Amino acid sequence: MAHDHSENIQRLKIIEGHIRGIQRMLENDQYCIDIIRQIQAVGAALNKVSVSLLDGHLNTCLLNAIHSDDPVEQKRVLSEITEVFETSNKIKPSKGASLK
Ligand SMILES: [Cu+2]
Repeated sequence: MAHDHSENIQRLKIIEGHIRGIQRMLENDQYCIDIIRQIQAVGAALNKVSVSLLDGHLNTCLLNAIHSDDPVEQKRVLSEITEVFETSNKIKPSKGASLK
């Protein structure tokens, strides 16, 4: 189950700095659309971390489960992946969200 998370930790540190930048933009009352663009960039960067984590997971945890002789564990790992995709589809912004 060992993963090398160093690249993702580095990515998150960059995202952290980016979020502080967004905070400063708000404090300085900068143009809203510019702030939204920065927030979208952070969202995209976080998605990259998710994709990278999934890739690592598929290549280690999933492969280990598939090669194991434990059908319960195989099913569990597979259904977990389906579940995480279902959840990520549910957290899209709602159409009725008000824009202020
Ligand atoms: Cu994993």
